[in-house]
Amino acid sequence: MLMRKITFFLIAVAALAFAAHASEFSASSGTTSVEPAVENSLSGLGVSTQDDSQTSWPVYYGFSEDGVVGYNVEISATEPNCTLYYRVRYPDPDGEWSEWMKYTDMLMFTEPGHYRIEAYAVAPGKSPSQTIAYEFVVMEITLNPTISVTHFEGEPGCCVEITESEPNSTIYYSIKYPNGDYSDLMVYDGTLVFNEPGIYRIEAYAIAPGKIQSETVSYEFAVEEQTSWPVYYGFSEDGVVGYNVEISATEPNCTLYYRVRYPDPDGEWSEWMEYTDMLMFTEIGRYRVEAYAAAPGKTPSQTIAYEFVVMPIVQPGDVNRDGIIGIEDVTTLIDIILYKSTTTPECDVNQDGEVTIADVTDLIDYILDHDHQ
Ligand SMILES: [Ca+2]
Ligand SMILES: [Ca+2]
Repeated sequence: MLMRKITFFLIAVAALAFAAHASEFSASSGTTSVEPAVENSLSGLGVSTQDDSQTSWPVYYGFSEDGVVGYNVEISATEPNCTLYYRVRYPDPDGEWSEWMKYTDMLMFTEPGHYRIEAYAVAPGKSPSQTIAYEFVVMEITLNPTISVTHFEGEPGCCVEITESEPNSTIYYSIKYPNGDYSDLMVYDGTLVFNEPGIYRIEAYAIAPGKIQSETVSYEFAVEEQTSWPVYYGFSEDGVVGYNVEISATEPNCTLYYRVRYPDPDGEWSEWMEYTDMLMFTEIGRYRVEAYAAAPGKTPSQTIAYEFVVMPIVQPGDVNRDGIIGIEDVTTLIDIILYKSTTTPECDVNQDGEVTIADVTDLIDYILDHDHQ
């Protein structure tokens, strides 16, 4: 009886040892779990001695490959000249045992699920070995996450979003920076923003509960340098109603774009146009110009605004603004002064900053002087 107990113990240890070996392997690959199993024939009345007339039991070696859905099982005899037989219980929904088959080569399982294999060995002239069981799980792979990059309009930098492939999956990512350094592996927790110019690469994978990690997906993108903004030069010419605007780039090879908001009553923005030559504005009013520069391989500059006013030319004394200085201006000016109406720059004939009766006399003097000529 003591002998029998020892034998049973050895069988159990052997079976566990095989499984432990496989577990160790799977732990390093991080993809598969393996459960040891000892066949029922060892229990109860079925416990038997391993004697010279019985073939030694076979051993298992199971392994998975990184990033591959599947599990491979090798069955080996532990004495020469054996024939090995095995059967497989496939996972649900089939869940059925296969027929007993002769083992010739490594078994490969790719359908996700929990499997059980049983095998025994037969050596010539001996009784079959005990049947040894082996269980393992082929795990499903998590679907790949998706990396998307959005460039900011008119600004350097971009947003990177990583979208989970399936519910509750956790996304891990790392960043390769323009200088070649890698970040630590991080758990993705929302949009990433990159501003410094250079070439980046994001690598990411996902793990959903109860599944093996997805493949690693990567995305390379460039954060471009930004073009320097343009500058304005605006001027008017003496005696001319109008205003001229020149826009200049501050770095070579730029293309300049601009638009104009015309004064009221239009007050509308023009389309964006390519700037080629000096702009001239003659309609009276307040204008706003916006412009930006774009150099090849860079993001466009910031948009810079410029405002100016096209003023009417004031001819002191031409109170009614008909282009002539005459007696009508005198009567209009007198009315304005008498009725304290709103004055205009033309009313201040002597240019002393006030509109008084002195402007009327100066205006009359001016007319009389010029009538003589
Ligand atoms: Ca006039
Ligand atoms: Ca005056």
